[in-house]
Amino acid sequence: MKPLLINGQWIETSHAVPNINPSDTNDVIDSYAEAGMAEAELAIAAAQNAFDDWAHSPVQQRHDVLKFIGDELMQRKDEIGRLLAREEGKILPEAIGEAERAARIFDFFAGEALRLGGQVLPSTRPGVGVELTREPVGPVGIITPWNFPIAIPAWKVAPALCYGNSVILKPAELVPGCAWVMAEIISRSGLPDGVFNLLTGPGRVAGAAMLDAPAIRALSFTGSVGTGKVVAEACLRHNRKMQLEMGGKNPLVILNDADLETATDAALNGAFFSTGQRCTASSRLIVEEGIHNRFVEMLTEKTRALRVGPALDPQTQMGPVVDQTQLDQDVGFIESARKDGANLRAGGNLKRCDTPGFFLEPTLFTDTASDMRINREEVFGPVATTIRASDYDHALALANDTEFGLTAGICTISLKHATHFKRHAQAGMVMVNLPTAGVDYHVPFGGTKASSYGPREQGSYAAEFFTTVKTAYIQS
Ligand code: UN1
Repeated sequence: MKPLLINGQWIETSHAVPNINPSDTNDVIDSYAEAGMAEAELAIAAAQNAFDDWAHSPVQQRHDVLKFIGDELMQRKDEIGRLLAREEGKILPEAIGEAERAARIFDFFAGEALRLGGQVLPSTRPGVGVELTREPVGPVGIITPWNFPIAIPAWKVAPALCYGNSVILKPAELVPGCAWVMAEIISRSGLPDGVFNLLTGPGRVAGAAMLDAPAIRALSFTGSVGTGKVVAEACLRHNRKMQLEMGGKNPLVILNDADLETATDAALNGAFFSTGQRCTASSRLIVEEGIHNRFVEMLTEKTRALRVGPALDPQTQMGPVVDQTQLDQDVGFIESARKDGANLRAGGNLKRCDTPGFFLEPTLFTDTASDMRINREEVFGPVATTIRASDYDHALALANDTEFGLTAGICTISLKHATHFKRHAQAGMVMVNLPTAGVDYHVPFGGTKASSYGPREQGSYAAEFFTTVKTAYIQS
């Protein structure tokens, strides 16, 4: 059993959760301790006790700790990538890329620790000065999803530590492996005991305990809309800062003048890479009339050619869905789209492979209407639709016809339309001639509308959430 990390101690529990490979359900990777109420309380107390010293720790120490973690993640990216592919199901190159991204995030925040500044302003009163400084928020609860088992824990934990907070990380029950490896590295990084704590197991116990604990002063969550609402209500009750990243139903607009190769590549990548299990996935392809048939033709061909299989097979281009529950959800959406009259152009079926796993064909529906369920709710799987648009204005209206607002993309060579889209797309991130998914680690990440709540993640904007501002008035 892989134990919990609480106050610098490795702690086993009476129950453990098996970590199962979605490419081969006979392959049990390991089992991970299931944190109960008692362990959650210990972790919260540890984070509380450790907070003050870490909040006042020298920035050189913070830099060195974060650098240590980033360096080791980078050295071990192939091994961690393999584990990631095995536990989550994305293909090995994507998984190694994600491990590398986690390393670079720690490296970035190692530098940020040395760059945290404040502001000095004149007061309106004579002889008085004003100073603005940023202070850590307190013990931070971090709840992460299964689709990025190491990148998302990294992009929340690294800034939390960088700005002097103590942390309790509760990774998704389905993918504890990479988070555990990261915790093990953190435990040898020189970080004082209790500043970082790891609770594995189901969210309904450890996650709920964090939500109910007044000591947790900030909570960063990425996951479903439903759970996000529960998190938000709990945070409000405790007057606690919150940062929520939830769903997406991201549009990729293809205008008549788009380069067909660029547009179909962007759609294929955005819709199906990582098995479509990204909140940034390009799930609604909004295509202008003049290019519609050629685009659908070429995308259908590319979609059918994608090789689905086990994540570690070098031939595989798209790995399995993460588990049976998610697969059932995906299949349910495919059925509902069929019933609503969408035209199935590619995929739609489970795929048989040599190993028992949750394989689903990349699925493309065309001629869908914006009000169909398949275009309203997030599937979180390899399912995309096309919607016809009569012109740019219609395409923009369709793109914004959603409760979500995470990313929005456009493929065009028109500077005029790209510029207009950049300003008028209701989304936190806009991509031109690129997939809606796949983001850099050093710039802000987040959305608008129902997708996100609270300050942006990543880059130096992360300071907004992981610090609180103090205003000091000084008479000299
Ligand atoms: C990406 O598209 O590179 O859960 C990142 C998600 C997002 C991260 C997407 N928070 O899919």
